[in-house]
Amino acid sequence: MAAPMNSCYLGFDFSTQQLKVVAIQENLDLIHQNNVQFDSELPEFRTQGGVHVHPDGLAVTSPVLMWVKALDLLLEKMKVAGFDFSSVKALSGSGQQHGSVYWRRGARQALRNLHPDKPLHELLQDQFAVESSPVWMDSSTSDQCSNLEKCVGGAQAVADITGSRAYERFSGNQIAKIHQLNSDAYSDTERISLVSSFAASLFLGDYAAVDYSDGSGMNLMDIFLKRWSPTCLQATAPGLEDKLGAPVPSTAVLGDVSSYFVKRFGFPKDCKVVTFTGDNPGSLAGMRLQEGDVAVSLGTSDTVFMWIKEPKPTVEGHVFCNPVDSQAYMALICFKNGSLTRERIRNSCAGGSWDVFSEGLRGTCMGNQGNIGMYFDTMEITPPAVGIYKFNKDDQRVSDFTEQEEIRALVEGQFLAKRLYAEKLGYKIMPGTRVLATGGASSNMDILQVLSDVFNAPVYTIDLANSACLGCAYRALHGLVAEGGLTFQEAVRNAPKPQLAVSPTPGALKVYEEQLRRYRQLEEIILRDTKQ
Ligand code: XUL
Repeated sequence: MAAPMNSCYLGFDFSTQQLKVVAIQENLDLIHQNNVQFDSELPEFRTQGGVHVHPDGLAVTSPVLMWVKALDLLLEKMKVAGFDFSSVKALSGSGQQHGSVYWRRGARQALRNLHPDKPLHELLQDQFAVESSPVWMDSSTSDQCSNLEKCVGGAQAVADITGSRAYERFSGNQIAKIHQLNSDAYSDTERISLVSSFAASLFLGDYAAVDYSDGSGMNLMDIFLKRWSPTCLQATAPGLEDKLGAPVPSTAVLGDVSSYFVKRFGFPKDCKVVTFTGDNPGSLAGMRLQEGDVAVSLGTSDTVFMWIKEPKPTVEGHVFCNPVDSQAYMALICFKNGSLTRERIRNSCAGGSWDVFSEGLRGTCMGNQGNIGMYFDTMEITPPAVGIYKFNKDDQRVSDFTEQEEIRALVEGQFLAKRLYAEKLGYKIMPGTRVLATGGASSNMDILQVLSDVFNAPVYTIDLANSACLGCAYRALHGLVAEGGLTFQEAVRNAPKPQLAVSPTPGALKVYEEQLRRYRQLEEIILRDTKQ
């Protein structure tokens, strides 16, 4: 039976700096969006950019209760805005990838008995064995990564099983560190969730399973067999399989929303909770990525991802299970120095104004007269390097650019790195290639023009700068019909199509092939020097 027109679907995104939600109707029209900014709206947690960077500069965590309180606040804001919770048929969501949450023994009981008179953060304040959750920006687990690669037979062997070599931010290595340095907390942990499955657990009123796609970012799951790898589990921590629960397909319906939400906000009793996933998989769904497209997401982290059928994991980049098609995969490359670095250069070279930043791009020409910059404010993930490197047209290291040159050097450098690593993963720009852009910076046409020129391909955007929550609202809708065999593409065929934003400037191909060649060589030199 067709659902009435006023039924709606919610998609949440628990990202690094904020919690967002969108609501779509049965016809996929967007009817509500809202958000909670962690730093400004929950100042009591004293985060900067949603995180705490520890004194060693390597460990990065977020208070798990902040995420819980953000959900309390978001739902209150929706209520005040007159949102009708009784029309929600299903909800799903995403979370920043790799972050891990440690539920204390007895937390399942607490989740099952949430009293509707109280906010969640009061009810759950004592239910976490680790209060500061490690997040994706963390790079403090080199020892654990070396150990995993040693136990499994090398970096490529870990990639062959889990889709990625051992990465410091990947949850398994974070879990190993907690087990080693905080063994009491580890023993006191009943269940370990990812940020995504933790958020789903709040709605479900019970522990929610990890989905295949986000589970691929842990260095623990066999992405081909879609179950935890015994070798990786054993190399990580004892008794881990029980603490993780079995992973499930990303389209699975987990159950009905907890009675807490029915009584407190008026959700229907049979409102379904569809498995939550990672923010990048959520974006893949929101952008309705097709084979051959390359997606570039410009957020706190910048990511590049592609839809792939026959994955061949390597020691660069990641392969994840695909969130909307269980037969397919997605390749992903993550760059840590994304929007925070763009904001820093905007502040230092453009007086804090995006308009002036854009003028800087328009006032300089393609190729930046041979100047090349690499801006790794914090330890980068791709490539593993830190520091600011500026080169003139003769490949000589220089200490200064003009303000306008600096702006262009940053943006070109960021996009050259994206093209370089996408090509290393086997991606080829062909006639018909589309670059799909999303994330905060995708609303800036001058930044997109540079993207289009560097990739020598047209850039498309979708209306909403934040595609992860939209993708999860689509996934909520698809989750209800997936078991009947309807594909994701069929379920969302009427969604707005990505719109052409900019096309490459004539002559871009030649300029950037040369810049790319130089960028690759200069990067190799930096990496060689870093290792010495
Ligand atoms: C992906 C990654 C980041 C986070 C940001 O591997 O680490 O993109 O998902 O939220």
